[in-house]
Amino acid sequence: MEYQNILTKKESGIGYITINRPKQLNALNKQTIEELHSALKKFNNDTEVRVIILTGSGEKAFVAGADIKEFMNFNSEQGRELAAKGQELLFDFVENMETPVIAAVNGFALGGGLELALASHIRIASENAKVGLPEVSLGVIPGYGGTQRLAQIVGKGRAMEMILTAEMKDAETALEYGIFTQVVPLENLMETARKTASKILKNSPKAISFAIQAINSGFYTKGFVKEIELFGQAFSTEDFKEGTTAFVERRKAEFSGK
Ligand code: DAK
Repeated sequence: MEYQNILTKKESGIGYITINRPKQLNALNKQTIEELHSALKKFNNDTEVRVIILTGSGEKAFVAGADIKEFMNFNSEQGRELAAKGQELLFDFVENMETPVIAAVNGFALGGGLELALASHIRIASENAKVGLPEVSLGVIPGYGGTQRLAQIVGKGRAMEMILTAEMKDAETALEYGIFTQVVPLENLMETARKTASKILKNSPKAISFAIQAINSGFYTKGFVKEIELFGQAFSTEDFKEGTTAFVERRKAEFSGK
């Protein structure tokens, strides 16, 4: 598969994937999700690749969310279907890979972007990183596992606060919350991710894949299915139309609650 929206390379046991739509702050459209699935699958099956580092291009964003301009015209059925498909192709796929994925978060990680980082096995960030799940400000809910994985990582109270206020947290707060395990200056981000990768490279690939499965097995919940169902319902509301239209028109949304 020829990639248009991502860059890949392989070096010293590490597979690098860079999401490369800097003009759209690396927002995830359908094609990017498919390309990421293909590249991740390829690295997962490549015995020479023992760790993957995932990052965004440019100095501003890891991923600023799902591509709002693409999903704003979806109806409820398409919303539910695409949420389920997206989870299968990317978010659940990453979480359950045998090869560990380090998200090197180099700026905004919002909505689907934070959900992608949360599905990764390790998150390291630059000092300019900002994280949030702003979906309710668009009239929708996180639909790629965010309601479940954020709560698993930061606890229910902090997840409720972050999701219901739709506000962003800076890198330092995200470090305190346990979303990131390290925060470093932007110029040191990739080197820091490589150092963590090199520690993993010393260990047994088979044992690592068993460890990932064992850790994940304690976190499967029915909540993921409920999230997809409610996400689909949100697509048929007037609030969803208003929230996404307001974003595109660069104005404040006026929600009716319908
Ligand atoms: N989608 C599309 N374009 C985006 C984008 C996004 N998420 N984020 C930014 N851009 C575009 C902007 O529209 C702008 O494009 P032009 O106007 O230049 O053409 C360009 O990137 C630069 O953005 P700004 O001009 O806004 O840059 P600022 O520095 O002023 O602001 C920002 C940066 C990150 C604070 C701001 O761009 C922003 O608030 N972005 C949106 C954040 C957000 O709400 N993300 C979406 C969260 S909801 C689905 C499943 C899951 C989801 C959806 C569907 N299905 C299964 C259907 C998940 C939804 C989400 O992720």
